Amino acid sequence: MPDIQVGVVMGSSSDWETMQHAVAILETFAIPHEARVVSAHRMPDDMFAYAEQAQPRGLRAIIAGAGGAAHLPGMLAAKTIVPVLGVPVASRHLQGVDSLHSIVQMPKGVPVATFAIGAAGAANAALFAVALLAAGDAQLAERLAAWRQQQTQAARQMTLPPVG
Ligand code: RP5
Repeated sequence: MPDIQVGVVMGSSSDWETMQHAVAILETFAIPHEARVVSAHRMPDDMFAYAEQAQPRGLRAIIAGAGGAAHLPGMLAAKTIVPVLGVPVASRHLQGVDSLHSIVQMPKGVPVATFAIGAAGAANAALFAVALLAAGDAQLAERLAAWRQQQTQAARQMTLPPVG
């Protein structure tokens, strides 16, 4: 088993619908990864242990998704220098604007790279993690460039329906 390079964590199993889009991208690029629930307010000791072990375990990035108060990405970042990529999960009452503000408004000194609310943010966080890894892996960089090229071709082939 190759060493895990990217950890995908989330505050609840209810976040999986969103966060599975990050895992799908990591699977596409065959990045060794793990996905688990690590709730900041329901499992604070587990959260700190996860963050403390991230660097010694060799994790290169942590993708953390949470909704509402969404303190998971920031608290992980407070306990590790491994880059934390935050994904705001859409909440029931405020549609994830609360999650976005919670994650993006880290005070100076402890950064969390913050992505869009929902599935697009989860996928982009994983693509960003792939790009981080590709900086030191020429073969992965080629695969990422090819993936982007495929996306370009798909966009070029888009057609529009008639008016009306
Ligand atoms: C947060 O509370 C989770 O990240 C989730 O987005 C939200 C709701 O959690 P559940 O009540 O669905 O478990 O901690």
